[in-house]
Amino acid sequence: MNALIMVDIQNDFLPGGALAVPHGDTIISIVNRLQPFFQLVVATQDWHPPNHMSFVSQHPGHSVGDVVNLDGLDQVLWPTHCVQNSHGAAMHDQLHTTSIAEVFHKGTEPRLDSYSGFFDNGGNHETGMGTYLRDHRVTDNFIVGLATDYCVRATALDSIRLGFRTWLIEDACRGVELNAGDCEAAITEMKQAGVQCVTSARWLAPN
Ligand code: VGL
Ligand code: ZN
Repeated sequence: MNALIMVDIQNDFLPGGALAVPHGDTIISIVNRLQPFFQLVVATQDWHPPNHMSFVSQHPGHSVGDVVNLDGLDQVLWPTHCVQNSHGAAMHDQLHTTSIAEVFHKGTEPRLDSYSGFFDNGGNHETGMGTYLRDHRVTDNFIVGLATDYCVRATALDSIRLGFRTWLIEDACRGVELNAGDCEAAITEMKQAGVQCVTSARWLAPN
């Protein structure tokens, strides 16, 4: 059983959004056309309270991209993004959502961030996605979305850790690239962990 996991394809991560991923919008039509090829489609949504401690606004004197220590974990500081129920947190208008079987929220705890769609950054609390996929007899997770170097990376690595065969559909992902080379490093790390990289051409005819 194959699942398509759509990671954080939300307004705030798209051009014009608070934490825009460069060229993030170019993946949407690819993701829409991929959906019918999968037996199960799920999505994650970054879903922060307004005072989330990953927001630079909660750390006077700091700038976006600074790393602080938060309860023993390294935390990158971001602009305010994906606040629960805001327009920025909504899935992008053009993303087809009718085939989404379940949405998993993450980053809901004010002091704890969650890049992975499976666990928080401390690795202690599950979102329920792992159990859900296992209950639906999923063996293979195909991962698309934003951002390659943060939430896609963390979701793919946890997927491997949980024992799923894991695939990254490379041209259906884009990264933040806070530092040059971050995306390439993330892809190398995913491959080393056992993630298999493919492109949408495996399913789709060229445009
Ligand atoms: C993400 C930074 C902060 C992501 C979420 O979806 O990759 N990145 N929150
Ligand atoms: Zn976030």
